[in-house]
Amino acid sequence: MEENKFEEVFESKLAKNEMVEPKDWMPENYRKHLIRQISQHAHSEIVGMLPEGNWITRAPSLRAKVVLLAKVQDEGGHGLYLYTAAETLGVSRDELLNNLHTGKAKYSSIFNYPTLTWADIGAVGWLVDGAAIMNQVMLQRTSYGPYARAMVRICKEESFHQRQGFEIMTHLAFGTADQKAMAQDALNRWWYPTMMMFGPPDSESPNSENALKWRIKRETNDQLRQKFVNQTVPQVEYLGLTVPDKNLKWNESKKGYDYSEPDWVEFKNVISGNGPCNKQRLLARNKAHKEGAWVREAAQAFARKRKEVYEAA
Ligand code: BYC
Repeated sequence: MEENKFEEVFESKLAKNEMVEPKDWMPENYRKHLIRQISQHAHSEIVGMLPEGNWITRAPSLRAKVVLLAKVQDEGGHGLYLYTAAETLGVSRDELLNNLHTGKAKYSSIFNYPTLTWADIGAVGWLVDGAAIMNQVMLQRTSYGPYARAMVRICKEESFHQRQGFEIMTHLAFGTADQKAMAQDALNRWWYPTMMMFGPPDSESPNSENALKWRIKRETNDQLRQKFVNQTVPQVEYLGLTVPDKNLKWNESKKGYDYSEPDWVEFKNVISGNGPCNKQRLLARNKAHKEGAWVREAAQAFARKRKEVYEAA
């Protein structure tokens, strides 16, 4: 088949809402766009383990510790599904990890903020995982099959994570005055960074045009941010807390809240490596990768032995 025939088949798949699969022909820029997004998503999952992992030893009860441990392990699993999905596009995991470790690839801006108190663990689960679900629900219908299927499972687990965070916030917000103040302080610090997770405003989002054309993204950064605000404000009210935004106001004509934009200068700084924890996160990832080399070697040796046994049988 000639190149333009292949392109016609690809376009008609998208038009019919069918999935593109690894062996299908795809435009080179579509492949590159997916590798960029899926790998950055995978990096976000494993870097996201760091701020939460920081609290496993200090969780206030055995139950809280077990639940947090399970959540952090889930994030590691999400990273694995996503790296595997990216590998189906013909890129190696070593190359992807190297891009993370050298600071060449991005990961979500949110994980460059510190988790200072136990309430931050509540705010991360509630707000950060809440924002992640808002974004990932649309990605269950993204046009690339392996990415869409990974998202289905990830979304189920993220729902549990969001409940875990909201439960912590509920205990604190309905607890003593000090606990409530701690919950409010966490909300104050995490609100705007969470809003940044959806990416820059649509007018400054260079990747959106292709992402929407190729049905990688189904909704824009601003549409998802608006949905997140609309969904989260009633939860803040239920907790008896206050959104740290004086301009927040219900707008009947758009059936949604008007809100203040996050500080986009701060966002640019954070994604260029100058956020509060960027250096710390990269150091921790590099250290873990180096110290985990023996585990990867052992897993490969085990796989080789199993293959030999299988082939000899
Ligand atoms: N942080 O043209 P745009 C989780 C970059 S993990 C950093 O709008 P796009 C969790 C963007 O990459 C959740 N960088 O881009 C884990 C681009 O730069 P490059 C992670 C950002 O791709 C553990 C430039 O800015 N979720 O939930 O159309 C524990 C211009 O942006 C950010 C995903 O990764 C950001 N926030 O839209 C708990 C979802 N925003 O690459 C929780 C998958 C933008 O051209 N990704 N940039 O150098 C997406 O849906 C999209 O990639 C985004 C950005 C909406 C994030």
